[in-house]
Amino acid sequence: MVIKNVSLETVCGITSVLPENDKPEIAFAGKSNVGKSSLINALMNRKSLARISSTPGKTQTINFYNINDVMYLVDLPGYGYAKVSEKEKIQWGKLIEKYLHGSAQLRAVFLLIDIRHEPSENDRIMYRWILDQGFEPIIIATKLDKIKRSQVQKHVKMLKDGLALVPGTKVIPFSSLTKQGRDEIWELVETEYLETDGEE
Ligand SMILES: Nc1nc2c(ncn2[C@@H]2O[C@H](COP(=O)(O)OP(=O)(O)O)[C@@H](O)[C@H]2O)c(=O)[nH]1
Ligand SMILES: [Mg+2]
Repeated sequence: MVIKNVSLETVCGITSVLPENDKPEIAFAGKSNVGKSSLINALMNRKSLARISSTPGKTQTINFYNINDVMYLVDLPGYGYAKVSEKEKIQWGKLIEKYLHGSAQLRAVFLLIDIRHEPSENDRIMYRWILDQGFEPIIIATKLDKIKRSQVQKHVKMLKDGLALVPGTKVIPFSSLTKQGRDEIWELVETEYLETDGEE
């Protein structure tokens, strides 16, 4: 994707009405601090449009980034932050469910998992949830630059086993520092989830 213009178009909180977009949406889910905002910035070629937060768990909003007026990248609120209250967890769940259930334009959900660590129970729940809502999860193994190249296959296997991936679920290692994996993600989005008219 050649990025011509991007903008944060809609911020949706727990009480907001979801936007009725008429363009495809690709969403990004994962634990807070896993690198969602960094990935979205990398995909948009922007340094900090999607805020990279130092206080994970604070943003209980769904952010819609308009890409070239042809599609949206959707930043979902993160989970698994210890200091979040029970009430906030319930609100988080309702917001995510409202979106996964209610969006007419959602085409795919990418689930981000830190390549260094065993997936958590929350990661497994999120993976199943995406599947159960009828979407194809694609796993992005983030922070690839933090492990040695020789360890990548071992860690990818750890993610596959830990999440009990169903056949067909792709795993794409990615680093927002080196941008490794960026082109592969755009390639997948463009070939699988956008009806391109041959313009790009
Ligand atoms: N080394 C490294 N750090 C990363 C990478 N992606 C994100 N980070 C760092 O991880 C922290 C959380 O990133 P952020 O994008 O805000 O995560 P989010 O909470 O999922 O949106 C920040 O300090 C980022 O700089 C990566 O690929 N490599
Ligand atoms: Mg973020």
